[in-house]
Amino acid sequence: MPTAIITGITGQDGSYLAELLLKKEYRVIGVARRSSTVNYERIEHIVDDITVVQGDLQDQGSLLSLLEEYKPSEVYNLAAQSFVPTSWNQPALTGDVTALGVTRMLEAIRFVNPKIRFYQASSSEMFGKVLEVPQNEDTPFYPRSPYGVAKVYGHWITVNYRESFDMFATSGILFNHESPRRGMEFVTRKISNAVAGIKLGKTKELRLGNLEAQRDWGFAGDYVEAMWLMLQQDHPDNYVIGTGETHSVREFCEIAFSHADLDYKDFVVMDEKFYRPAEVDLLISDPSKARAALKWEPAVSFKELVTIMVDSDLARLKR
Ligand code: NAP
Ligand code: G4F
Repeated sequence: MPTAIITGITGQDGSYLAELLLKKEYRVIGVARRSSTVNYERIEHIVDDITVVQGDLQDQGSLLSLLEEYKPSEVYNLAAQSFVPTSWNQPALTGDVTALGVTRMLEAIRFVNPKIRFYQASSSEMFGKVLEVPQNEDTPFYPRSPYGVAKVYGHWITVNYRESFDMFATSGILFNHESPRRGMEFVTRKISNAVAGIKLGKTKELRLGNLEAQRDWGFAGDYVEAMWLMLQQDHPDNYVIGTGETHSVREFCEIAFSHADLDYKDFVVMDEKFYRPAEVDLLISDPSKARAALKWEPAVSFKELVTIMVDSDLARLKR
């Protein structure tokens, strides 16, 4: 039975990846940082099948102890301060967790067992003010937020440990992926939750920022499969994972509201508060390398994703 450590187990991707690895008969060790209240909402259905342990990307010793105790063959580093707007309010913390945290994990692997296979959760936010359309593994980076800058560091330190120490360190450059488990502050979930609230008469309006921003949105459940496939290859590498389609926030609103027989124009209010100091206007992936090398394809379409999220929030709010 292989053992995998997942940092960020309480997050959206951590929960889907844990489910996938359990199906593949891994022993799953999930790392959660200590907090005064337990936030296992996304993993409560599998918490008895995995081992949740305390650890923090800001604490080198905790990472070393974890690797020594559980002796994993794979480490998936999904933990991060992942919300872009917060990265302008807490830039130093974002750098410490999202950038330096990667080095701490790589150092722990190098000291304890450099044969451990390592996955780094890199991001399409690294492309930022895009220098090429669509974006692939060779597109230069131009990050637009402290979060994007931190992810560029995390990507390059992963490549550097691969080249310096011959470690199996792989970087998955994932475009936006969503689900009913997405955090409430991200735009897709904010929309699906508001649509459900409005439909059920609990909410009156939805305040949003830039409706013209375009993203390549896929389903998180599909993307964790790509993470696993990357660590099953013969060699470490960088892979872009996305759908190859782009849609605007406005389009997301149109489909989400119309799925509930509503017109978004009646409820969406533009609010300057949600505009960013620097915006990423357009993201669209070229995932051809992953399709060829990993034989990976997304299963859920954009429209299905939107309707799954709205239906899920409707069912939750009705309960
Ligand atoms: P998420 O839901 O925000 O989860 C982030 C996780 O990191 C949470 O479990 C959080 O714990 C944990 N964490 C934060 N700071 C930590 C620390 N100092 N030490 C240990 N754990 C810490 O993010 P996600 O959507 O699942 O994304 C997973 C990873 O992929 C992140 O690195 C993100 O930046 C990256 N990514 C995401 C996307 C996307 O579209 N979802 C795209 C590209 C890359 P708490 O629950 O305690 O906060
Ligand atoms: O949903 P978002 O907050 O996601 P964003 O900034 O693209 O970042 C997410 O995807 C990245 C991958 O590219 C991840 F690395 C990162 O961790 C995170 O998961 O915003 C999407 C777009 C932005 O252009 C934003 O300006 O939606 C626009 N938007 C418009 N109104 C809004 C809002 N975003 C949020 N969060 N809230 C709004 O009211």
